[in-house]
Amino acid sequence: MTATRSVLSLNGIWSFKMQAAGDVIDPVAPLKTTEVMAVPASFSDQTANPEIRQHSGYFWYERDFTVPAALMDQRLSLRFGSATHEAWVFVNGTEVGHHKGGFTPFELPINDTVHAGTNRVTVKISNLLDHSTLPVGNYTETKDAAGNVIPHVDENFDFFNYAGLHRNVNLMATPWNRVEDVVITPKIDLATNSADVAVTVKSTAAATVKVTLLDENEAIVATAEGAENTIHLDHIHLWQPLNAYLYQARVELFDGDTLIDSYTEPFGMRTVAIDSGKFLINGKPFYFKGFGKHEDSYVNGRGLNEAVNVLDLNLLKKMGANSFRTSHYPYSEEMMRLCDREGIVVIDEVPAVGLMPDFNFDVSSAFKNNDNPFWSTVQTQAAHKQALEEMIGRDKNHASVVIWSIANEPATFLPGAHDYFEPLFKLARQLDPQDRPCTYINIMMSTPDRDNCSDLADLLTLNRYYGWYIQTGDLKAAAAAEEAELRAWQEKWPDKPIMFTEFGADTVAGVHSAYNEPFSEEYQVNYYDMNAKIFDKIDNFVGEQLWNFADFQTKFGINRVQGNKKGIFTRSREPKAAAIWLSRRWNGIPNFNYKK
Ligand code: GCB
Repeated sequence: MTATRSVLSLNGIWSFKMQAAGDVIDPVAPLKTTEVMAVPASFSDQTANPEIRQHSGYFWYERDFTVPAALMDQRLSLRFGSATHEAWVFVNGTEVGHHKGGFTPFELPINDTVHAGTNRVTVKISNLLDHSTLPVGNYTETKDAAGNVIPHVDENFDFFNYAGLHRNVNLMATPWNRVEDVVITPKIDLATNSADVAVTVKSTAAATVKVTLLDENEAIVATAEGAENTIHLDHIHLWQPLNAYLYQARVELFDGDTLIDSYTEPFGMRTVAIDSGKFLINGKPFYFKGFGKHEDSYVNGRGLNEAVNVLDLNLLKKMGANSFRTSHYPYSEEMMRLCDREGIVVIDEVPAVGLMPDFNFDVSSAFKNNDNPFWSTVQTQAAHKQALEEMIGRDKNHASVVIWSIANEPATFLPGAHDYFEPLFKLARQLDPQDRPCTYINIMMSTPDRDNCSDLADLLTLNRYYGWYIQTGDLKAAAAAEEAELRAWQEKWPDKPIMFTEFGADTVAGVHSAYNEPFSEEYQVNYYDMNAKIFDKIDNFVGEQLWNFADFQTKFGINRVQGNKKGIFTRSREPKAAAIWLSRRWNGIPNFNYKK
C-alpha cells in the first residue's frame, strides 16, 4: 500500500471442493459445495476427511469479493503469494490466468472481467507432481470401474505434499503507469565505509523517476533522478548478522508535478565474498550456526503462519544461531522481510528437490547404482529455469540472502549431472545483480571421488548422516568416516569453504536410553557432540546447519512416525534435550572469526 496503490486482502474463508473422479466443474456457475477452507493455509490439515487429505488431483476454491467503485479507474489485479502447485484463476467465470510452480507469487490483471461491486473469483488448484515439475513426484494413473482416470502422486522427497492457497491473496489497484520493478545493488567499500548504491527502476511509462534513500530514522540521506542511478553514500550503516540496519529506497514516478506512482523497497548494505576457504560477510569470516527448516505447522500445514515464523526466529536467536536454509523451496515474502529485519542469514533454495532416481532411505543402494540414466530422462530443466528466475527475481534485494541453493540433493554422483547443472549455475549468476555465491546441496553418495558437480559450486554444502543412515548407533565409526570425508573435500578444493547443510538423527521427544540408543534424546545429544568435535578440527569448515529445526509432516512410510522426528524442537516447538546442548555450544561461538 502506498500513496498511489491500494491492497485489499482476500484472505479468510473460501468455498472449497475436491474434484473427485468423474466430477465436471464449470467455473461459469458458482461452485456447488458446502465445504469451506481458510486462506492462507494448506487445505490438507483443515479437513476431517482423509479422502481429501490424501487426494491427488484438482481442488477448487471460490469466494466473492468487492471492488470499490472508486478503484475502477486503476489497474486491478489479483496477486497470489503462492498457489501450490499449479493454479488456474477465473473471475466471474472467465479465465484470467494460470501459474505453475507452488512457491512463488504471481499477479493477474482483471480489469476486463470485473465491475464495481460484487465479483466472484474461482481458483482451480492441482497438487500433481511428475518428472517435469519441481518438486519431483512419481506420477501414476489407474482407472476406476467407470473408466475415470485416478491420478496418484508419490512424493520423491521427505515432506508431505501440502497444497492449497498457501500465502496471502490480494486485490491490488495500481496506477496504469507504474513502477514494475526496483533493483538495488549496493557496492560497498568497507575501507572507507562508503557505498555506491545502484538503483534501477523499471516502469511501464516514460516518466520522471525520483529516487529517495532514507535511513532507519526515515531521514533522507540522498536523492536522485532517472531510471538508472548510482548514488554515493558516506558513513554507511552496515547490515550485520543479528544486527540489521535497513535503509529504504522510495521510488516515485512523476508526470510534470503530478505523482503517478510510488513504491518503497527496504534494503541493507553488506558484502558477501568467498576467499581462501572462508565465507566473508562484511569482510570478516562468518560461521553459520543454524538450521534446515520447513514451512510446516499444525493445522496451517505449509500455509503462511506469521506467529510461528516470529516464534521460530526468536527460538533461533535464543539458541545462539544466526542462519537457516529455506529447505526445500522459497519461503514466503513475509518471512524474507522478517529475516532482513532480524538480521538472520539465509540460504535461499529453489524447489529443486527429488532430483534422484528412487527416493528411499537406503543410502547403500545408490552407491551400487552408478549408471542410472536419470539425467537423460528427467524433464525438469524448463521448470528449474523458471523457478530460478522467479526466486531470484523476487528475492534479489534481500540483504538476508547470502547464497542461492540451486538444488537439494540432486543425484550428482550419476553421469549427466554436470551437463544438467552447468546452464542453471550460469543462469543464476546472470540473474543475480549482487553476484551472491551459488551452490547445490550435496547428497551423501556424492563423495569427493564420485561427485560430478563440485567445480560448479562456490562452496561445498554437504548433507551428511554419519551415525544415522550409515553407522547407525555407532558414533565412533561415524566420526572416523566423517572426518576422513571432510579432509578429502578440503584437499580436493582447498579454497572452497565447507559447511554442513544437514546432519541429524530422528528423536522421539521423551524417549530415553541408558545405552545411547538411536531415537532417544541422549543419542541426539551425543550425535551432535560427535559432529561438533569433527567440525572444530577442519580449518575450512565454516558452518553447521542441522536437520531439522522442528519435527515436520511427511508422507506415510515405515521410516516415519507421524512425520520426520529429526527436529531439535517438536512440531509444537518444545525443546528436546539437544536444543539445550546446542544452545550452549552456539552461544559460545562468535558469528565472526570462529575459525582462524
Ligand atoms: C535429506 C533430505 C531431507 C530429509 C532428510 C532426512 O537428506 O534433504 O529432505 O528430510 O534427509 O531426514 O532423511
